[in-house]
Amino acid sequence: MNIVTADLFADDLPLAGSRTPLGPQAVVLRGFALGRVAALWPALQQVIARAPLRHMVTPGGQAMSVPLTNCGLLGWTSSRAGYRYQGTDPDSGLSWPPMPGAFLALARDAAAEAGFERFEPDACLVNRYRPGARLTLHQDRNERDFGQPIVSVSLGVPAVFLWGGLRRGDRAARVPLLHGDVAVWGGADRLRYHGIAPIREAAHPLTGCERINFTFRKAG
Ligand code: MD6
Ligand code: FE
Repeated sequence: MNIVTADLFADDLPLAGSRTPLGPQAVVLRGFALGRVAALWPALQQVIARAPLRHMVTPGGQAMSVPLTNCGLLGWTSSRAGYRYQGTDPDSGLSWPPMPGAFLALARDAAAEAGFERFEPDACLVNRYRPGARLTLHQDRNERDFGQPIVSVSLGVPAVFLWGGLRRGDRAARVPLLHGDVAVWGGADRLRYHGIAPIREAAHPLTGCERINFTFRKAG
């Protein structure tokens, strides 16, 4: 890494390489994606060019504050009819863009590092957070096999991950997620409630005021 690059990303480095345990089968791998950003970023632009980020509507009829898109065989969608995975983009009718090789490799490697070997994600949800955007506490339960973990990659400005228990009312820990961090949860922790606190104004050299999240799952 040259001195300019080192300086640009110095804010992201203090924890890099460490692990923050969240539960018996949940961990944040600090900085795990940092060395891969140069491959992830242009691949992300290609995905967004073909399947633009858009604000979906919740089953309750509200626009989500976080616009999303997908790549891979299946994509997570929300509408008045509910949450579901589907093989086509509801806006265009086209199949979702294929999952870039750099995405798939990162998801597999992070899952293995967290103890989940042979993870084969077929869905990658991409979320874009701007200041004030948030995700309320929820469980991920639209997938077929809860034996498969979830891998969640953070890029850009910091977020506070709300990490709850197995019941909605359980107290949620507040865990910072920084550029390059990868959270993995599965097994006994697969159905833990989680969310993202409202994003604060900040600046990042790669993303400006934004946080980008990729969430990988084996959905089908
Ligand atoms: C995140 N996203 O954006 C975590 N779950 O950091 C999620 O947990 C999530 O964006 C289910 C459906 C959509 C999501
Ligand atoms: Fe989730």
